[in-house]
Amino acid sequence: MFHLRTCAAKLRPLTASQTVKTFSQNRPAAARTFQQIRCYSAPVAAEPFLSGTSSNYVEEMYCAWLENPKSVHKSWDIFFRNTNAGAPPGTAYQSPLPLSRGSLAAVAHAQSLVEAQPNVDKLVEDHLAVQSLIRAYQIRGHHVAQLDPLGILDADLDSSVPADIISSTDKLDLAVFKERLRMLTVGGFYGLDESDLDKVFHLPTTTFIGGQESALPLREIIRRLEMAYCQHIGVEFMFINDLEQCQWIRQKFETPGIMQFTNEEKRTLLARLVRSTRFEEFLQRKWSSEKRFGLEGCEVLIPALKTIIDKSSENGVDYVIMGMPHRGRLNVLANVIRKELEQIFCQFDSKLEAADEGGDHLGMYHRRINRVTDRNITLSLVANPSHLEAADPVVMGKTKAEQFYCGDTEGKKVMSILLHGDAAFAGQGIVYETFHLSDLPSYTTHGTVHVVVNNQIGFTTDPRMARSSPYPTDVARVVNAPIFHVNSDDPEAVMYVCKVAAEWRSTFHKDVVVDLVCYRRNGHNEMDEPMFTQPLMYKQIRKQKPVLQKYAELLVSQGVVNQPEYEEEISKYDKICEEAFARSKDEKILHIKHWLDSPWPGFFTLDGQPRSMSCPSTGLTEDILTHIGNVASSVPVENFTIHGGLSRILKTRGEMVKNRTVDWALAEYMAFGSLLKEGIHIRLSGQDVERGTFSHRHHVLHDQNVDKRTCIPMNHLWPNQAPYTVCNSSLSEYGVLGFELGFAMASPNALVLWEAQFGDFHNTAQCIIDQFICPGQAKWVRQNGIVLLLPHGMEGMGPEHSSARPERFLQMCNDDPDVLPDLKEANFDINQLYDCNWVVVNCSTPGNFFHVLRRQILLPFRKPLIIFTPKSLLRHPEARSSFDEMLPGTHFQRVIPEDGPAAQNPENVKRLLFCTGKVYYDLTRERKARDMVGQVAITRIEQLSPFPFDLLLKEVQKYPNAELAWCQEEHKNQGYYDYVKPRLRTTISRAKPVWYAGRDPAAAPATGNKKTHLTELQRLLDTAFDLDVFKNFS
Ligand SMILES: Cc1ncc(C[n+]2csc(CCOP(=O)(O)OP(=O)(O)O)c2C)c(N)n1
Ligand SMILES: [Mg+2]
Repeated sequence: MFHLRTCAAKLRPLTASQTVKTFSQNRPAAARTFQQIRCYSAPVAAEPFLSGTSSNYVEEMYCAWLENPKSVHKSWDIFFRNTNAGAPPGTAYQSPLPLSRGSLAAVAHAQSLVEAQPNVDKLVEDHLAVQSLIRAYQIRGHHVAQLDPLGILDADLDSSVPADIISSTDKLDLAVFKERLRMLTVGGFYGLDESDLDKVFHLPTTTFIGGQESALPLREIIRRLEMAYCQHIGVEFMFINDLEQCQWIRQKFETPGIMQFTNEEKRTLLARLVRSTRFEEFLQRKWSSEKRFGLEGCEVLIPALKTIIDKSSENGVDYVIMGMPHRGRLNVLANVIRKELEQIFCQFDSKLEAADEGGDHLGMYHRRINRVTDRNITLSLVANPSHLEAADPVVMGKTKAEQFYCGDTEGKKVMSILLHGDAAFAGQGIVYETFHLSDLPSYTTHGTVHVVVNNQIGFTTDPRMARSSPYPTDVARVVNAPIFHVNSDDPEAVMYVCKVAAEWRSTFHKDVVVDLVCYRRNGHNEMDEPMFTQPLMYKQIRKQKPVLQKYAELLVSQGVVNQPEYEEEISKYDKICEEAFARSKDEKILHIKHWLDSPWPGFFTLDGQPRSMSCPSTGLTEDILTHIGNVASSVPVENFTIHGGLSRILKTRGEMVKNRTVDWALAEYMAFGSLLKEGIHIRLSGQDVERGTFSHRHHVLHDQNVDKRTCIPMNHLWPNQAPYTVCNSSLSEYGVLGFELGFAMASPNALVLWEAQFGDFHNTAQCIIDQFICPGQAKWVRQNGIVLLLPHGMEGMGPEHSSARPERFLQMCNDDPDVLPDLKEANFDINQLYDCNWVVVNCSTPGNFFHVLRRQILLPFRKPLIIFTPKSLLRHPEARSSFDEMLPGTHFQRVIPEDGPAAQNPENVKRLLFCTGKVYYDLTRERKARDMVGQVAITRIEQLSPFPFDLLLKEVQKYPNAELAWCQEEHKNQGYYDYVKPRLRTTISRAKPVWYAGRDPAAAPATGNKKTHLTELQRLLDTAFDLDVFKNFS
């Protein structure tokens, strides 16, 4: 009953003649519908016939009756009147009699004549049966559609045919067909029998098989349902919980004769298939021993993508961003993106010298006229690592950014297409994480079209061993995306579903999946022997006629083209390839820069160099600091009630501003607010970032009295400021970090930050860090300025939340620990930044945090920035900075030298301690307690990488009598020690030892016991300040 009630609440009254269009226009008020259904739903619970699938029929009847009582059979009219009049369960149904409408007396009369109307019972039951049958095809027709071009596998991994539908294949064998029909009839699901096949049945409003007809004979109903659902297209959509969307799909696939193509369209399709097929053949002829992960067996992918793009262009899209794996990548580059063929061919020439580093799985960006729509279109293929599906969120993020920058708030101009392999789509969790971003306000790209190259194999693994779901596409069901399975050997069916997919996206702005069920003609790559592992499948594949040949024969037989025309098309394209091949021989240098997926026009010089090699001061005037501080401590809108606790926080902020100081949160505010003034868009994303995990940020204020009323003071700073986006993300690191990386790709003039809830959680996004962020520029010649904020620090909270694993980031830095760079080089610090693969910092003061955020944008190039951010320091009374440290002329300090008494008399200093981050405050406290301020100097390394050799050398030289020690709170095999020690030794030409004061090596990042934590801390402080402790080792 619950099912009935919820479904009924979603159903809206319709009349049979209403089309989808009128349906969507004529929605009655929801409140009215709900009211009526509630009074109906309770008493019908106990009606014996209201079970399972029949309830759907009853719902429809009820809706029709609500609309117009005359539109249903009288028996239903009586039934619904009785129910609404409160008839007890079991008594509402009465066999019908002619009676005067609305009369309770007539109902009573009818009741007494039940026995006299046996045929009406049968009529109702038969209609119920037909309704259920129609619904069965809609729900399960795809299970019996002929999807596999090889005819040997079942796309849903299940060879059985559902007991409640008849498939076309059954009909191939008359005996089987009769038996199936018998099963369905005699004692079967619906109680129909063969004699019913010629009876005419009224069609419900939830089918379009009738076309203009509102009733059809059962035989024709079944035939049309088979045509719609059991041929080469399997439509999976009935899980979608929106009636309008279901109706839209039903109309697209059920309407008789809807799948029509003009001869012109057929010829275009053939020409595209020629290109796709002959391209692979050309590569095979020229480079038979190269791995190219060819598309053979799914050549239809090229016309499929082109159809999606044509249709989308027709609907207003002018920028398509694509992501794809290995299979058919070259073909897509050549025939969809239209990369010059010679540029592709010279990739195979191993003798070519590379102009730039990098060059694997490159991306591409191309603007051209779409020949079908005559509209400008830009196509971009995002570079991808070999990690399957990792590019999905990156593509989404880039798409979101492009939409954002061109004001495309509904995704009407910019869209994304993602390609997948069947094994990867089912197996990789990032697919699920990406789907979950698809409908979130700050992450939606308003619908992605997913295309699965479902060759029914993953390398050597059979689908039955590779997934537990029926289809590789089931993951898409979580977001109610319709899934169109299609037999790839039927190119017209493929084109049709692609058209529908593109229309779906432009109508509903939601994700949609096209599942190209195909095969892989060769091994995983052209060097692999598939017969080792899939002998029978490959015997069948060897017999399989290529789709181009099949389709050409079809079109010749239909007279759409003739044989010479077809051959002419082939030789035309072969000639194009040959000529490009000849030109590719003239290419002397391989320009990886030609393969950029996101050019940043204007940011670099024409030959791709930074416009300067300096960085201006990152300081700000007092006025600006004060203004931002005042907004940060106020509520800039009227009649807005904030929480009392927050009022206190804002008040404290206000006091800090008066005292010309900042804490961490205010420093961040100042950095963001000032960049917004300079036209830099800022996007901060991650779990709970709006408030901040540690409740320090509060960038979004919530009205305590009005639901969902919020205010973002950061957007009220300046009249023409850039927008500030701060968004709590889904609970995903891999997906969200990938997304933000993609967002940061689109423009150099944005500060895009991703914050981990605790730094250690970044490891579930490791793939994005290892494959994109760390080596991105080296692999793809493309810079990215993403910022990672990773809360880090040993606070006695146990092993789980203490370490953001600095050792891992530092180990992946590309600078050489054993080579001292030329410290006299002009702009040494900037050159170092330019050469590095990423920047790693751990700031000990809010002021320095402010500077490093601003420097990220004021630098003339972009590098990823990893910041280990504090937890307890957010509220530490000493972790404050004065405005003086942030005024014009001030900079980010890569090293903060000792500036206390030790620095006044450096020759008296016995030990120079180097450290980074929060441990500095423990060290200064201990030094003071031990009264050693003159004997021990403490120098903070704020920028760990690139290593500040120049500044540290000065520090060491300043204290000639001091022994050197590195102090960290992290365990010895973790933290910074392994990175810092060899570099410090190189700095001083190995003239002195560099000692270690810190915890012993350990497997876990921290102890789970608070007392042990404190004991360990005291031990490391004892070592740091015991001036004799290293004597025995020298
Ligand atoms: C994350 C990841 N794991 C493993 C691999 C190794 N690998 C490369 S291709 C492949 C099979 C992919 O099968 P499928 O997704 O069906 O694509 P197809 O090659 O069939 O087009 C595997 C396992 C990889 N590239 N990425
Ligand atoms: Mg596959």
